[in-house]
Amino acid sequence: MNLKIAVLAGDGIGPEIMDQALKVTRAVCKRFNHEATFTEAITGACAIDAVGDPYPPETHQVCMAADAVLFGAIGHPKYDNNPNAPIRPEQGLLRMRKQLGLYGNIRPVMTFPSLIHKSPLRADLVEGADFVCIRELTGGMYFGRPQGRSEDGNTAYDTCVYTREEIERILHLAYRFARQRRKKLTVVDKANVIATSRLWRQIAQEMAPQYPDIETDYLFVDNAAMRIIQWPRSFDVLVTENLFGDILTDEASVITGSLGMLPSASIGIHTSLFEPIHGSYPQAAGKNIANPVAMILSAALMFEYAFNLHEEGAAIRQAVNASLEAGIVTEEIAEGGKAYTTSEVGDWVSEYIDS
Ligand code: GGG
Repeated sequence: MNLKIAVLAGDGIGPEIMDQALKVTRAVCKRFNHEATFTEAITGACAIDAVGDPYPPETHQVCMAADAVLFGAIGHPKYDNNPNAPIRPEQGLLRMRKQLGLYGNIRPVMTFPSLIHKSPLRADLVEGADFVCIRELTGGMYFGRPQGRSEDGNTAYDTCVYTREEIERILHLAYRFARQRRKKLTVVDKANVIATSRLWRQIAQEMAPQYPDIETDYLFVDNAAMRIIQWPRSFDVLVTENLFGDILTDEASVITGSLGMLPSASIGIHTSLFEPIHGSYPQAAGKNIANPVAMILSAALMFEYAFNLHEEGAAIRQAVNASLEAGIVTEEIAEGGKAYTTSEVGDWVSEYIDS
């Protein structure tokens, strides 16, 4: 198979972790006899620096021409410390998602046996936790307008908008996922307070009878946040709106032992995109210390979801599992023990696949 992959490393640790995902992708292609063509493009703060636009039209063309997009991370502290910056790297991420029609962000939360003791939660609660959070990605407060400040600068406003079509689309996707798993769907909202959440819940209740084989339940987001760390094993598939999904999955990463462990797949209309859930971790940029596993596991999701190559995806996950069992971990997991560099982890995983 010939795989056309757009490569958007982005900012901060993006280029370092991307190098590891590309090594691993090449190793998989070698082992399973695929050809891969990688086309690089810029996005984020580096694109603002280069051309004044965090998602330039040339980058969009590269993404549209590819079968899949591998994306690293976006963000730079010079923007975080300047709330009035006229252009922000994150605008590139939002435009990329919107223009590529990536409405469904699939975030698998799974535990690796050798990292159970790294979770601050009780091992007996965490062991075997395996659920998927489906985050709606092109609606809600991230995109609702108006958004801004009053003229005197002392009042700020965001707008949360969801249409029936957007909610039905993501719920159908979530039901299809639940059908392939343990057949349980949890709809997460704040329907006791927020109008868009009430529409979510109404539509979910209308749709549930279309999926009689799936057990549907409903949780307010505050309650879901608590249960995710209290009883992570009670979940199978969660579906929620954009902002809630962003927050809940960072919280869920605690279960796995590190934010550097969680990959994601964004699927939708024009192409599909694969990125770690974490950001650009600027404090670690250029130091070769960041955990590349979430990026490497995102490449596994790319083989599965973009190319329907399940054995290839499983080979990556198996290699990551073996690396963790062998103690090949970066410093935030090593916690004073032997820590490996970003590139050593990538080398180990790709050599394991190729051996
Ligand atoms: N790899 C994901 C990334 O760069 N995240 C930075 C960020 O600001 N994300 C916000 C979001 O995912 O909506």
